[in-house]
Amino acid sequence: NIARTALAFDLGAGSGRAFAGRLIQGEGGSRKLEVTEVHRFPNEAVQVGEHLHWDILRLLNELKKGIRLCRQMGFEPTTFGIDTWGVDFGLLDANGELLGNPYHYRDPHTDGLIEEIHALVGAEALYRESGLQFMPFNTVYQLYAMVKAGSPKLEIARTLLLTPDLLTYLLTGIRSCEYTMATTTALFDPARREWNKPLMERLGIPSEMFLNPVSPGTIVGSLSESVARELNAPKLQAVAVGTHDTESAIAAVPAQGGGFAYLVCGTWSLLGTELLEPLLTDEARELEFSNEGGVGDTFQLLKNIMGLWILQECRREWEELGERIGYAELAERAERAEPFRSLIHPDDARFFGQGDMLGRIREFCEETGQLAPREPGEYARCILESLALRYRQALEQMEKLTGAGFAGLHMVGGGIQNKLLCRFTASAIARPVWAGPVEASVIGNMLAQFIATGECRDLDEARRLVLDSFPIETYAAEAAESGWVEAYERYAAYGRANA
Ligand code: LRH
Repeated sequence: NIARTALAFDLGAGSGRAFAGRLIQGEGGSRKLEVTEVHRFPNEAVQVGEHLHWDILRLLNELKKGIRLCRQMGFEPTTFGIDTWGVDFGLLDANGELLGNPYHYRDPHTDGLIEEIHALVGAEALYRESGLQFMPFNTVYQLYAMVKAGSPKLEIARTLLLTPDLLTYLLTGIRSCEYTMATTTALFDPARREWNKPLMERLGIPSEMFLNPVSPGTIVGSLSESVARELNAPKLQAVAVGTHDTESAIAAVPAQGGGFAYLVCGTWSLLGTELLEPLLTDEARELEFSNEGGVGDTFQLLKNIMGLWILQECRREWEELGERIGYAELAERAERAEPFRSLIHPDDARFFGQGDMLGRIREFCEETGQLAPREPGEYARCILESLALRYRQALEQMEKLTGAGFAGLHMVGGGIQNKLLCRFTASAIARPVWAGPVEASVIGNMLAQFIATGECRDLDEARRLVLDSFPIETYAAEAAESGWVEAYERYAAYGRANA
């Protein structure tokens, strides 16, 4: 008994997916969500001269293909939602046409701008007014890079659309701004809940380009006439979901009430906890935590951790060297490698950029007087152990900041398919890890669609549906003598002072 079908697009930095989600009505009022993958495609960054871009039109085509495939497979969605990585955007001119190719957040044009903007407006003020940890890719630095480059695009731009809003616009012709993405820009003031126009003016960023945000769970509108005709899908409506992928994933954490800790695990690792108000203290700034707007009027106090990006880049390099190693094989080799031989600080700035990851890891080990990894299993072990230790550090910092004690950690997202990482994490934090669901962003995306059309009353009820629909795997910590405590002490000495 299918109550309703939703279509979710979840675009990550490496790949995009489309899933159909069917809400099944069972007996005695019970309900379940069933999700089916209908399309999957790579998302490859394109280097153009000095700049790194997204191939936005290719992504638009893949979304259209997703709508077609979904219907061909017999699903009849009435709404769709798009979530993507944070911070990036496109600009529209007065005729509503896209101005150029959106920049990729790893484009180096923001190098050095954190310091420059801090000198202008003050790090303390910027944190109080944005609630975000200072990351070079935050939209504020990207726009300032364009201001500094004298970009003519800024002169003729009339509307700024963040990536999910841009894709929704290309499908519907409707310009909108979804709130959770807006809070990743550092140009949105979370305490006052409005755009920070004075900051934009000080930095020379045109403030008229920004639209008023709408909450996740808002219906945006129908496909444009031309797209509806092209796809023969006249009834499909766009919903502004938690369009920031991280926020969609958090909406799907199978916990009830507040006070839990989570880790969204993918290219990035986002470790956090849910609050009702932003925490904008000096301590939160110094420990480098962000306050991002979440689904259901929440604030997510979280730390961006470099994540599986480091391993993904290593794999890319091995492949270039002619050695293609699957994640399963890599995990096996890592398992056989010697424990704690080499440890890195995953958030060391050198690991952010693309390329030469193996060399950078070796360099870090040499600088800290450790033996460097020699083969893929050792590299993988080094990265996974270091991430797990970083998670412990962030979890403890979060306890210090909030005064909460966390009984364990919910892990969600594609990264939990790496069972070794889940196991290591449980051991590093000496607490249980509850892993699942894998498709958290997709599921959270659908939940906001169900909230928009009234099948779910609120976030709590939506999370109940996740609990009732998807299995959760528990990982227990290894025995105390397994070496994690000593490893943590060693690791902590390599990291930056507090963050
Ligand atoms: C994860 C993510 C993260 C952002 C980064 C740019 O996909 O959205 O939350 O900070 O990408």
